[in-house]
Amino acid sequence: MKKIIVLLFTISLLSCDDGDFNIPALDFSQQSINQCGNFVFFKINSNESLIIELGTTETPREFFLAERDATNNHFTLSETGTKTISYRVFDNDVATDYFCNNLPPATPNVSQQWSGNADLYLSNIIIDDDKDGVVETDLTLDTDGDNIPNYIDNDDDGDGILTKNELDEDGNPLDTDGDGIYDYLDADDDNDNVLTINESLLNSDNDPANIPDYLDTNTSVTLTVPRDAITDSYTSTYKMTFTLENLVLNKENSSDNIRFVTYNYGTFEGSFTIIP
Ligand SMILES: [Ca+2]
Ligand SMILES: [Ca+2]
Ligand SMILES: [Ca+2]
Ligand SMILES: [Ca+2]
Repeated sequence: MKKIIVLLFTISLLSCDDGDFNIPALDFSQQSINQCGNFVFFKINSNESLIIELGTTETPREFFLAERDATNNHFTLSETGTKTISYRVFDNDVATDYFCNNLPPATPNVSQQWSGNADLYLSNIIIDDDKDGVVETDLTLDTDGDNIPNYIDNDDDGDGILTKNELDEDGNPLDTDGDGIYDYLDADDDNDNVLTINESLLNSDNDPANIPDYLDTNTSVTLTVPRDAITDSYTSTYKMTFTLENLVLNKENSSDNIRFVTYNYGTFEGSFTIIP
């Protein structure tokens, strides 16, 4: 009788160890986050994928450019519903189009399906920049008074010349008329009393240096029709970090599960062009 008890105990230890070998490491640390639609996020590592679906009614711009704080940074993920987390193992390598098509390809086949629960926390870093080549530290300064502050205004002085085109070839500001006001902030670049926006971009007097009228004191012809103002646009860049807490994934038709107190899913980066 004693022998039988020892034997049973040994078998039970062995089967427990076997089970641990079947638990995936869930290592996607080297993989980047992909995204489709509104809003499926997935990471692929050969034949494995870790998928987060967040059904929301927001547009991508609303979702990705949201300032995330305690009121809107938390999503509860569950096995069913519109906000889910799942881990899938396929019988072959899987590609992004598997997740991005309305009708997934017939292959590869899912060989393991794990679904579960987690608290998803999002944090977001958003940087707005007109990328005009000028470093603007005063975020309230609005030189031309068009209600678009200089750091996101690609024509800071509203003279119809892009700021990036009012710098020299090394990106340093020019001051054509030497009045101490850089061209990109000067509404009359050549100080001939005709506003730059009312002067031609052409070289009307055909001077050999090919100086356009708005930079040439020798020409002060006012256009009968002012040049069109520039349609402003700037870039909003976001870096959204996904942190999962209390992650539990349960294997379909099995008692196996994967647990993490904290799981760093990664950071998703992108940008939008904004026309204010
Ligand atoms: Ca402005
Ligand atoms: Ca300008
Ligand atoms: Ca000037
Ligand atoms: Ca002028």
